[in-house]
Amino acid sequence: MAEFKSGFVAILGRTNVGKSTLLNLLVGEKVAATANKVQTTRTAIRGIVSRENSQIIFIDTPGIHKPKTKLNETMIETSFGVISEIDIILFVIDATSDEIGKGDRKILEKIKESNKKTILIINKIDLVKKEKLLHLIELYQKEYKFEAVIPISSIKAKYRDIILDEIEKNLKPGPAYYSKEEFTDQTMRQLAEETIREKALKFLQDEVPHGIYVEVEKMKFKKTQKGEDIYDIEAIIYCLRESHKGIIIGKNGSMLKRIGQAARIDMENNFGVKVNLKTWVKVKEDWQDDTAIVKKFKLQ
Ligand SMILES: Nc1nc2c(ncn2[C@@H]2O[C@H](COP(=O)(O)OP(=O)(O)OP(=O)(O)O)[C@@H](O)[C@H]2O)c(=O)[nH]1
Ligand SMILES: [Mg+2]
Repeated sequence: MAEFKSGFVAILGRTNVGKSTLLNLLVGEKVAATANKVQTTRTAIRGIVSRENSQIIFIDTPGIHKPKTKLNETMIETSFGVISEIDIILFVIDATSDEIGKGDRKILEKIKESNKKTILIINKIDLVKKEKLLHLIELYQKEYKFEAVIPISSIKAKYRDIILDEIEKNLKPGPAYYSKEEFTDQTMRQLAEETIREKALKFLQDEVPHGIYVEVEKMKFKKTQKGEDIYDIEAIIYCLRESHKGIIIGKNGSMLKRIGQAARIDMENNFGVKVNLKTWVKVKEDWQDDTAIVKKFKLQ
């Protein structure tokens, strides 16, 4: 029998390139929030893939961007801080780029510094022509000796095994760190908070969703009158200003209802149990520069 292999793999890249979408594809479960907005992921999130002869622990990271708040700075520290702890880097870039931009350049420099085994993932190839792709591959191959360059689309399932096989090839012998059934290090509470935030990101515009953080106050199982299990979840959506609060609640509470409903449906699918979700909106000005709150997003 082949020797069992295992290892830690960081998913690094600029914001919005599709890292969390890729993590969810690889794990085969909804582990991380994804949105067509920048700075969706705020901290390192683990996703675990157990295969017949290997176990791969992925660490999704906040996308690299220009920091404006303490939260932003902490997010970037987290992303680069992960590098020292891992065996392999998946460097995700956007296929629609024409050149190596500032953010990608910064990541490349960190990769070079670390000298770690790196697989270049060119994501969103569904959006570009082949010729453009070849140009991008050429540009990057001049910069680093990547173990492999894999053009993919994270929204298509067929790329999953190609990436996992390539990673497995590069792993060293090692034990299974997690039991086979585990697919994330996040608690139900964290998954619930991320699901609600994801829906807020999806439905809200401009700067409002970026100023949000969600805290679950209560999570409790109870029985319905019919004897069915139901999860009672109460959460607070914090935002930066009174005006944002109005937008999040919406006319007659319509926006909050929309966010809550979408979050509930997702949670019911992911948790496999009925959910009764109650949400409130509160203002907490400048929390993004509040050290005590931002600590929550620090690399543990
Ligand atoms: N067309 C296309 N869209 C994609 C693909 N992969 C991801 N997306 C979309 O790109 C957007 C950003 O995806 P995320 O996975 O949240 O990106 P991220 O890199 O994790 O972003 P941050 O957490 O902000 O760093 C979402 O709207 C995804 O649906 C792809 O292969 N093709
Ligand atoms: Mg993300």
